Amino acid sequence: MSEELATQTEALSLENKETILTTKEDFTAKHPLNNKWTLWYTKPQVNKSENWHDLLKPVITFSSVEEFWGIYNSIPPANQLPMKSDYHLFKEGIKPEWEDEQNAKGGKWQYSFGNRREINATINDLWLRGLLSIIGETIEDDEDEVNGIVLNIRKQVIKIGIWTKDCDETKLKTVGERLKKVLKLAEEQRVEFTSHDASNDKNAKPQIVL
Ligand code: MGP
Repeated sequence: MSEELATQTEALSLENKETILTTKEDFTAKHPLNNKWTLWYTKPQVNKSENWHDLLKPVITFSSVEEFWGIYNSIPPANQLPMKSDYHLFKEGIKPEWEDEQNAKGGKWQYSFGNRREINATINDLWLRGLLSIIGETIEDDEDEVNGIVLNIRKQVIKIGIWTKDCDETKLKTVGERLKKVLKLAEEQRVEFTSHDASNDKNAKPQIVL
């Protein structure tokens, strides 16, 4: 063993009072996120009298990396959610609804995974990658364009969408390009941006396709 390696090993020794392993505070410290985030859940409709707003409920708000993992490890993974349910993770204070004034002028970048059997095996990883890109804010630079991320579980498809504040094409392209990477999409797999204005119109065409 080299002298240098021997010194390093000694420093890690449990018998050494000065070892890094005795500073318990390092292990219990909370690492704050840049923003506070709220997880929302939309439960499947069981009777026709329940409207969109009745089905959507906030679950919990968190502000540190450690709280995120605690919550993530306690909730059902994406591939165990029931049909017609959604997860939404939005900045605190923004409701995951078109009507919220912070969403009203924006839209969503979305990808629809079509092969249900195939996607069931990979969706947990892809959704986690999406969540981390949102709370770590790596999905954009300093534009502050992104309000949240949504997962829709449907019979034929699973969709992941990033909701934005505006529809400014130059700012949005970065987000769309990064979403493709986060979701591990191939070049020919297209993400589509649609404004919330157009979301109610089933025939509306996406404004940007990447
Ligand atoms: P959806 O779940 O976003 O789309 O909206 P999807 O998956 O194409 O629809 P599905 O029919 O396959 O489930 C479905 C419906 O929920 C919309 O047509 C609206 O009636 C309602 N809805 C969805 N969102 C995101 C909103 C919203 O933000 N506000 C209101 N008022 N209704 C919404």
